[in-house]
Amino acid sequence: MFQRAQVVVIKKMDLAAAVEFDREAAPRNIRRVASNATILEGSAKTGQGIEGWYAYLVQTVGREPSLEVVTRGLPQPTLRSLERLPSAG
Ligand SMILES: Nc1nc2c(ncn2[C@@H]2O[C@H](COP(=O)(O)OP(=O)(O)OP(=O)(O)O)[C@@H](O)[C@H]2O)c(=O)[nH]1
Ligand SMILES: [Mg+2]
Repeated sequence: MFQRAQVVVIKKMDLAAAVEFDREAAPRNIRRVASNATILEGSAKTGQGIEGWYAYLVQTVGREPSLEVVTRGLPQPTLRSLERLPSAG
């Protein structure tokens, strides 16, 4: 399953420093297992990386996912970063 992954999303990046997440080693280790996977980082809490994840979904699914579904229950910083997307209006 992991070998065939097309995308790996590293989540909760707002906690990276606190848990001493190794930003150099992580992608290297992921590449060992899934050499061609797209690697994305982000945080649902701060909204970091949400645009990239959204763009990946649009590109991969081939159409825009429903924003109503995508944004349901998201915290305010995340919603604010989504407001900057052209399709969010
Ligand atoms: N700090 C932080 N907490 C998060 C983030 N995303 C989800 N959480 C918290 O993680 C807990 C689990 O929430 P889920 O919605 O299941 O999120 P998830 O990404 O599936 O996380 P896990 O289930 O823990 O793997 C909740 O307490 C969320 O508030 C994030 O980006 N940063
Ligand atoms: Mg969960």
